[in-house]
Amino acid sequence: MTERLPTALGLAQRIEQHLTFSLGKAPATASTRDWRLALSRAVRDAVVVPWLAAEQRTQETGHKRVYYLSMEFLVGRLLQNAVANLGLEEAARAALAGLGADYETVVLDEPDAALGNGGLGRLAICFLDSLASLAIPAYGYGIRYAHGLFRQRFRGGWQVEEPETWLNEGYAWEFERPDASLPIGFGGRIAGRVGDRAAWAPDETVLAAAFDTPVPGWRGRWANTLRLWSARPLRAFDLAAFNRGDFVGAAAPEVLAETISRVLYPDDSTPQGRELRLKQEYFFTAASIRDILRRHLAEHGDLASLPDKVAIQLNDTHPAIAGPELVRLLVDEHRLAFHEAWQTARGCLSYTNHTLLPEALERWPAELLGRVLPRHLEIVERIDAKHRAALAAAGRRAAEELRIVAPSGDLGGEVRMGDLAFVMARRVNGVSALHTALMRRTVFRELEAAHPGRIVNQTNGVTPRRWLHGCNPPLRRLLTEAIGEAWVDDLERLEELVPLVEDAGFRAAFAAAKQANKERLAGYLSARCGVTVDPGALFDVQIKRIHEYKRQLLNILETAALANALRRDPGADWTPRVKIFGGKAAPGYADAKLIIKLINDVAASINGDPALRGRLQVVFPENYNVSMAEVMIPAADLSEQVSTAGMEASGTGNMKLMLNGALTVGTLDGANVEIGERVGPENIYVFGLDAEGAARHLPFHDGAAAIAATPPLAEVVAQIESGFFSPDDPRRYDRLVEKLRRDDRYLVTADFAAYFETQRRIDRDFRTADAWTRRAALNTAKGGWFSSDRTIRGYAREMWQVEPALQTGS
Ligand code: GLG
Repeated sequence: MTERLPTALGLAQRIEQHLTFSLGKAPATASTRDWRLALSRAVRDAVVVPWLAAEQRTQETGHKRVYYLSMEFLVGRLLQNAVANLGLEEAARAALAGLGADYETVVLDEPDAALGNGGLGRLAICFLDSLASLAIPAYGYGIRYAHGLFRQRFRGGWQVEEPETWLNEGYAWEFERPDASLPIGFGGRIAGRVGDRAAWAPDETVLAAAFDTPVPGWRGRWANTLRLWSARPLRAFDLAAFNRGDFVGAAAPEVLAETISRVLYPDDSTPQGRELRLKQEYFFTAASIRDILRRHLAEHGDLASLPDKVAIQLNDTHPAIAGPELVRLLVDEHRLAFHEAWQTARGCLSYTNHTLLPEALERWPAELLGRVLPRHLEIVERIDAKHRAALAAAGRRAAEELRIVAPSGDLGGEVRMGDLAFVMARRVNGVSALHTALMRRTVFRELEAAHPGRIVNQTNGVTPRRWLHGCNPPLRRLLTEAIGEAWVDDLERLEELVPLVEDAGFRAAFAAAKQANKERLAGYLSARCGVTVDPGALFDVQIKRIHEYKRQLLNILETAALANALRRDPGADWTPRVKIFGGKAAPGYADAKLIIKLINDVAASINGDPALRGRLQVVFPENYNVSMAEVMIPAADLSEQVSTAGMEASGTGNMKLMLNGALTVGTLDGANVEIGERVGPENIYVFGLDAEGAARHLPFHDGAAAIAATPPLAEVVAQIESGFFSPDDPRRYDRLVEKLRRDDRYLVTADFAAYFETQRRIDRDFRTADAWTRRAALNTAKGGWFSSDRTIRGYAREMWQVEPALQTGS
């Protein structure tokens, strides 16, 4: 199946051709951006060949297809990843050098496509990489946000949000598909009924325009498609209004339609924001479901085979309207009976739950859903009634908890999207063993009892192509020298490193690779934020969304307490540390934004104190994103995974950091538990309450007693209250302190003492450099299980019943 890939010479010719004919530039006047676009086009040409071949083969063999529906795809940069997956790195380097351009510079010029928030969106991209690498025919479906996630700036230490402009900087990868556009309706009424069937007459319609990005797998054996939908007006603009001189009014239809795909996660603290978000969800889901049906009918000609040929994965509840939409199309347009339509839809759908936090479980007011999607609300109510009737008939109690449409609230009820997704799915999965167990025991307890076995576990994974091979060249070279390159295809072969860890020479080489990565990060931080860090210090890294349950607050309080200890005993032999933070807070999440400000205030106080120089430093670069993670992760010594136990569904950053040889300091939460099981208790720092212990403290925890009983914490809290970190506004953090004292629902105060003590143990251990390296190397060696290839094999076997289209090695 592998087609011939271009040589350096062939690639150089392609690059020049694209520079001339696609970009209209001569080598002498080409900018870095021009070279980047020319190289991207040349690489895309190389991807197109296996891409079209894979599509043709899937059609010819009638192979089952997987469809991954996700509101988010946190793509990051594509060029380097595509070059590596196609094995073109040397060729690209040589080709550009021959043309007078530098490969590294060109690759770093690419803007991140930030079409996601965090773990859920990045997981989707790791899965696409694994699906293509395993040659499983698949489409990713999502939204082509014109602006993606906001760009984060710090102004006076506060987060401010600016629009992201990734599309303006030249995106070379996509193909627009005008022939695949689909009209998507909203609102309106039911215009007529015949039996089960209804005719929905929407009063607003936009066009979903398809843009395809090829996703090449490792070694270019196979490529899949990421199809993103962009919203367009049905008619470009209102000519009559324009002719009247109302130019703004004339553009209104265009503006309204395009609003749907303008930004990721509009702030939904306003009613308009909530309605827009519902429309976004329906927009991409409806377009994807129709596209799937259209393709299936073209390939197979009948609907009965749908469950055998189509597996649709709902990445969280955002696309949960897929169930009712599929039923609607099957009943209203394809004339299936309601029950048959429901069974057919259920045969195709599976749902991944990513969180148990009540505030993150989607619920839509029935009033809103009925206004935007009147036919869908009817269908949901009918599914709800039939589901409970079926349970009652089977002798199970149709409990109140089993209602999808809950009759609560003044507005006459709300639709629980998690329950809807559950009822419509053949399989429902959790993303770590602990999270799955908690799903069964808590949020889905009644549904699990009614449908035993529907919930399965698929612990998350990360693609080793980007998160080890791509981001960590020094370690990649060492691993390949030591055990050959097969680890990239089969990450569990990293186990072969276990005996080498006892070899002093190997350990020295491992330490040298880490040191090189730390120096690279130091250079990056100096160029980007103008700070100088000591690559000899312990690099202590917490990079993730800013959220109270992730407890950046615990980390910064500990940092401030450490600073106090250092000031008190300057003569002691302290282990130098650089605390590195990275992450964005949701624009409407005031307390998370206050935590960002606190980190920046504490950073200013520590970094400005000569007594702490060379010992403790806090660095928080703005606008953390995928490409920043690629520099930070290989350089980390310590991975902070300190969420309140029971609250982080899995985590995936924890896996990336482990693979790159960082030791974890963490709670027994999410996938940390499985990391600990694999690496062994001596090679991870576990502290604090476990999920059961945390549950015993909640829902309300009074932190005042714990603060009083923990002198280093009490001191920091007193400093915060006295304005020590915020002399310009001593009351700034009153709200945070008040919450810690009276309603510490994230148990920061309860875990502080254990965390502080564990960090001091880490200080001591890090000084025995060789023993530390041995444990770091063991983390890499034992990290293989966390490959997303393993996760996708699990989904394929247990949820999708799909086989690879190519055998390994073919
Ligand atoms: C969620 C969870 C994470 C999880 C990720 C991917 O909070 O714990 O690792 O999905 O399953 N919203 C998220 O990022």
